Amino acid sequence: MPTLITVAPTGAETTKGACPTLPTKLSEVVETARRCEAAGAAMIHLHIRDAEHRPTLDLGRLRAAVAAVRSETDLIVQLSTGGAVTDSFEDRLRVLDADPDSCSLTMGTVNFGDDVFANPWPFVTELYQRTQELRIVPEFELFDLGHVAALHRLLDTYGLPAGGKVHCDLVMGVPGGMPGDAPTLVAAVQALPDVVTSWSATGIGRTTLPVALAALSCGGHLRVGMEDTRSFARGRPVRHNVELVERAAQLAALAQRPPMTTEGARELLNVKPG
Ligand code: KMH
Ligand code: ZN
Repeated sequence: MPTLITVAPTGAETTKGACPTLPTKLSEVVETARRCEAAGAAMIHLHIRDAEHRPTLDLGRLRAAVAAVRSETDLIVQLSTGGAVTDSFEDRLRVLDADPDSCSLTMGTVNFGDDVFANPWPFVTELYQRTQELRIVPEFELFDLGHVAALHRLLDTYGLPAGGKVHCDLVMGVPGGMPGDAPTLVAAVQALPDVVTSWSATGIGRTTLPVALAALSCGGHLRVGMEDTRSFARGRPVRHNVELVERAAQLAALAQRPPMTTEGARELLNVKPG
């Protein structure tokens, strides 16, 4: 099975001041998308920024980003509905109106460093039902083992997502969530519902490599990017997201599971060309 590589290039929590190489302008996002696709990425997880580089869920900007990435690449465009820890539920629900191919959907609340990433059950269920109505393919974000239990409950109660495939992403190593190590990854994967058709994993900060290696050895896919880590190695900052995608592609090739094409990824997730 080839490896789906998702790039999460920007995120919402790192400032441009703290990380000047973070792609925050639309032109930088598109340049990043093109280079990462060429390096082996098949999906992009997008957060966008305003003219001052601050995170925003402005619908016009979201639509422009979806259109620009679609016109320049064949990447599956996944918009974040997590936004920033400060975003309202209303704004996060409205993200779906930008008509992405896919969206992230976090399965519960989690402490997020000194902040709280709030995802109460009524919000999760409303967001999920909207994805079903609008035929947008969700990626279930699992920050903790409790989120796996919530995924069982969601699917048992509301049925399968748009397209019928169930794709999850284990987000590991967030201070407040599950640790980014192999035993925890194995425990989470073993607890996934039987209807899950694919899963990826990403390790925050220094857990990036252990999580990627564990995911590959367990048959999972990879998410990488500057949303999740700004350090390529000890004392060596990431210069461009493409470095992380290239490294993921090398690891995947070593594991005899080379990067999946965008066509293959669309089949895996049952996402139609945008
Ligand atoms: N910015 C984090 C609080 C997602 O994109 O869905 C949430 C996040 C998850 O990044
Ligand atoms: Zn995100």
